[in-house]
Amino acid sequence: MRRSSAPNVWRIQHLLDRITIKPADLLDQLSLIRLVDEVRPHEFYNLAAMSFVPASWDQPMLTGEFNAQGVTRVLEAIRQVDPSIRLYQASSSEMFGKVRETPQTELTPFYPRSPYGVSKVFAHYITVNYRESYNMFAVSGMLFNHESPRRGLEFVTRKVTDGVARIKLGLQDSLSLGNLDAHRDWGFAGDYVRAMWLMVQQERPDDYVIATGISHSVRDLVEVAFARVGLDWHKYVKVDPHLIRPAEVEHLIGDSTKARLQLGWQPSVDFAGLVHMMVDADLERVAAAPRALDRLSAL
Ligand code: F7E
Repeated sequence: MRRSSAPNVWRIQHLLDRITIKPADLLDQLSLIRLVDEVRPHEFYNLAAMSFVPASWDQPMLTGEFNAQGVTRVLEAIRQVDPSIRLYQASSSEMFGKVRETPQTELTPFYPRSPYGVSKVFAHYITVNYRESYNMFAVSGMLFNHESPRRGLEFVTRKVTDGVARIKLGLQDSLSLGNLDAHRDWGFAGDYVRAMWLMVQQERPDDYVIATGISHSVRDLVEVAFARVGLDWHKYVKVDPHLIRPAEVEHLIGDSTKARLQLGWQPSVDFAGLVHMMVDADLERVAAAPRALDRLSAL
């Protein structure tokens, strides 16, 4: 964890008595070398990144430092301390961006549409390069959007389910969104973490697309979420042009045949099940602590 005077641990609060947290920073090579040397893990999962796409236009260089060079630093730390450590690198469907083919597979060319997407392409190729240059067990999971009640409030699924809960409970009267026509292949994060682990248990390192194979629009998401609490979304949702991105990824849909055949992986939660799970969790959380402070502590 990066040192901070106000640690942000709300997602792992329930695990704190069972895990050990160590200091390290993707911007600091020495801290990573020290961490790997001290812990000597068998497996290293790098999920750390600047992961909010719109912020990458505001801070393109910092995004590259964390998401691209940060991965090079992780690879270097492993290479120097113990190259037999297995690395999972979190690649992203944002690498496909302005898609070259539909659905997207491991062989689909990349066309990123944001500094975030560009940084992830670098990270993907540097992972492949270390595997091929130094014979390291480094795998890259090309994961499509994966969500759960622990998703940050700035991402569209959670923004919608939190908004629905607040509107239902009378704490908010509208919800501002950007592009309702964008399509994503949304899956449940728990299923996708299982896929990460499976990739690292294989005999040989390889790259895999992880996706449900079904795509929905933001409009579909809004409709299913509002319907869960018996509301008509047309009465509450406003489009705010400030939330439209400088370049958009319009339509993503993944083909995870390789993962299904080689890892035996398949998703267990469908789109409606995921949205319902998130709306229900937000209803419960907001009803238990309806004050604005709760919203801040969740961020
Ligand atoms: O946007 C549209 C927005 O921010 C999804 C990250 O985990 O998945 C995530 O990236 C879509 C976009 O996720 C709002 O324009 C409309 O088309 O939830 P998102 P993302 O950008 O797809 C990939 C796989 C990653 O790797 C990323 O790290 O929804 N949209 N209205 C909106 N999006 C947001 N955030 N807020 C809106 O109001």
